[in-house]
Amino acid sequence: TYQPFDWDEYLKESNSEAAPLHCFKQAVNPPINDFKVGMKLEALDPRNVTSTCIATVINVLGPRLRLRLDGSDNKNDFWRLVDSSEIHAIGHCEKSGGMLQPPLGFRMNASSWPMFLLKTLNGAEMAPAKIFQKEPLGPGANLFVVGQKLEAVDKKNPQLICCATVGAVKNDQIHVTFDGWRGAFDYWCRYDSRDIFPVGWCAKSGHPMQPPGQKNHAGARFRMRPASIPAPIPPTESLEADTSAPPPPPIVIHIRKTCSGGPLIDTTQ
Ligand code: MLZ
Repeated sequence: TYQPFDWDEYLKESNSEAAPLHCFKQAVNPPINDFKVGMKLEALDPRNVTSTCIATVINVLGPRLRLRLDGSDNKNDFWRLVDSSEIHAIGHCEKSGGMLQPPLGFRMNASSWPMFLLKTLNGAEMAPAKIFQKEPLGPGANLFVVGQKLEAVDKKNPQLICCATVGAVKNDQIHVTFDGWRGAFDYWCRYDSRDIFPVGWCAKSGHPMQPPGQKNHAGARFRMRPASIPAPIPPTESLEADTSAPPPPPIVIHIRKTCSGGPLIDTTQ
C-alpha cells in the first residue's frame, strides 16, 4: 500500500523547517482536476511562448496535466497545472484577437496547417472553460530562506515532484537542491515559479511525491552547505539554462617511477 512521505518525521530528523505557504505562487488548496485524457485545449508553445497552439491531454496527475502539442512529436511533452495562465479553453486565442499557430517543429508542410487545424478540431473533445482555474497571484517578493524544505518538480524527469531544500537565494531566484541526489538535478528558478510547492502539497493534492534519494543519504540529514563552500552562481543569461553540466572527466596523474615524487608521493604502489 502507498505510504505518503512523512514530512513531520523528516523535518525533525533533518532539523529543518518547511518554507511557509506564503512564499509560493500556489493556491492555498490545490485546485481540482476535472480534465480527462484526450481533451483538447489551447497552450502556449513552451519552445516559442509567443505562439498559442492546440494541445491534447496525454495524462493527468493530481492537479497537473501532461500535454502534447498537436502536429508535434511525442518527445516534447510538458506538464502544466490546471491553474496555469499558459493554458485556456479552445476559442480563447481567437476571442483575444490572436490566431492558433503550428507548434515549433510542426511535422508537416506549413501550408497544410489550416487544413490540419480544421481536421484536428473537428469532432474533438474540447476541455470546457469551467474546468480551467484562475492562476493564484503569488508573493510580490522572494521570501525564501536558505535551508527551508519544499517540494519541487525535477526538470529532468518532469513527471516527478521531489523532496528539496532551498540551497541559496539570490535576488529573484532560489537554488532548488534535491535531497539525496548530490546536486545532479539541482537548478535555479524564480521565487514565483509554478514548479515549486509547499511541503505537504503532493499529499494534499493526490500527486505522488518522491522521497529523498539514497545518494549520500547519511548527508541528507545534515546537508546544510558549510560556509566554506560557496553557493553556485545563478544563471544570468537564461532562466532556462541547464545549470547541471555533465561532470568533468577524472583527473589522471602520471608519475614516472624512476623519478622521485618527493616525500608525499608513494611510487611503490
Ligand atoms: N530514474 C532516475 C530518477 C532520478 C530522480 C531524481 N529526482 C531528483 C534515476 O534514478 O536516476
